[in-house]
Order: sequence, then structure tokens, then C-alpha cells
Amino acid sequence: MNWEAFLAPYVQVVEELKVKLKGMRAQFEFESRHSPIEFITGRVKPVPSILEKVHRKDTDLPRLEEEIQDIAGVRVVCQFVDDIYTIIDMLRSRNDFSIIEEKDYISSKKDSGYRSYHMIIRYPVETIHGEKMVMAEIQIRTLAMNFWATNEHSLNYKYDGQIPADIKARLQGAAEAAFKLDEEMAKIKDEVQEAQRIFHKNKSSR
Ligand code: 0O2
Repeated sequence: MNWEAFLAPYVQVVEELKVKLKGMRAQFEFESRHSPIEFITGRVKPVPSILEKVHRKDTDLPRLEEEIQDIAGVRVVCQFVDDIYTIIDMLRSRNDFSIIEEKDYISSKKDSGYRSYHMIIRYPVETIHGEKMVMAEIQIRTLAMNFWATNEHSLNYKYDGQIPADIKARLQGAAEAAFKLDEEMAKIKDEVQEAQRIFHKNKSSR
């Protein structure tokens, strides 16, 4: 399998989505409005992770493109939980890709404690051989959810997916604490945004 050639359209999708989502953030900033996007990251799944997922899902290489929906992955990180729903509405109203599935791990968190909102999209990429439809996953989460997921991901890597029970329980507690933090911040959201507006105004008038 020529992985470089296979992954090229996925690299393109990640780059295009990053540009488009960063463009949305810039537009909010031009209009001096609170941006629901704090930052964007993206990656193409490394080949060993693709192969591990092929194995885990008990699938095979010919079915790879249908079965593994997050080879191209983009993450939108927001300040507040409300912002996640603003992004979801904006993504639903776009016509440059179609949404084929939504996974709401915010209202139904995973057993691990993981919270995030996932959209699986079908995105048309122009190649030199014509249009190719490529699946991609957009993960939308708050800074607190991202902090938790990043730490849990590192521990999963360290323990090869077998996190000891005591650490698992601690992580579940930490996930609840992160969610409480999001809830508390939501209550003082207007105050925080007002402070940020004043800060930006003062910075730009200097
Ligand atoms: P990586 O290294 O981030 O690429 P499904 O087909 O729905 O049964 P699938 O395809 O794994 O399962 O989809 P799901 O559950 O929506 O998860 C896809 C991605 O979400 C994962 O990719 C992670 O990025 C993230 N994720 C899901 N659950 C967890 C979790 O418990 N902890 C953390 N930290 N991240 C999670 P990969 O391929 O697992 O990993």
C-alpha cells in the first residue's frame, strides 16, 4: 500500500478545514464579537494508529475508507459550552460538505469520562483525477474538556489502553470537575466576555 498517495487527499482535507475554520474565527474578530472558536488543531491519523484501528474494528484494508472515519481529524476548541452549540449550528448550515453522523458525547459522556461533540462529514476534495469524497471527523469541545482528554490520552498511551483502576477512577472524578468548571464559567460568561472586550479595545487603541 502506498500510504503517502493514499493519505494525500486526507492531508488536503485537514488543511482546507483548518483554513475555513480559522477564517470563521477571524470574521468574528473583525466584527469585534466574541469568537466561539478559541483554537483549531488538525492531524492526519498516523499509519500505525490506522492499522491498530483496522485491527480493533476487525475490518480490512479495502474497507478502510468507509470504516475509519477519523483518518482526517480537525478539533475546534471553545471557551464555553454554549460556543460548542454555536459552532454546531454554523457547521450544519454550511454547504461545502455534508454531515453524515453526529455523536454527542456531551449529553452522553463516555464511560471513561470523555466529553466532546463529534461530527462526521463527507468532504469533496479536488484531485488531479477529479473529485474525491473523503470522510473527516470534526471534534468540538471546551478548553476544560480538551485539557481532560489530552491528559487521559497520554495516560492511555502510557498504559497501552489499560489504565489502572485507581487512576481510571481519578480520571472520572477529574472529568466531573472539568464539567463543573464549564458550568461555573457559563454562569459568569457575560462578565468574562465583557472583560475580554475591554482588554481587546485597550490593546488595539495603544
Ligand atoms: P486519536 O489518537 O485521537 O486518533 P465507533 O466507531 O464510534 O465505535 P470510534 O471510531 O473510535 O468508535 O469513534 P469515537 O468513539 O467517536 O472516537 C473517535 C476519537 O474520539 C478518538 O480517536 C479520540 O480522538 C476521541 N475519543 C473517543 N473516546 C475517547 C476517550 O475516552 N478519551 C480520549 N482522550 N479521547 C477519546 P482515536 O482513534 O481513539 O484516537
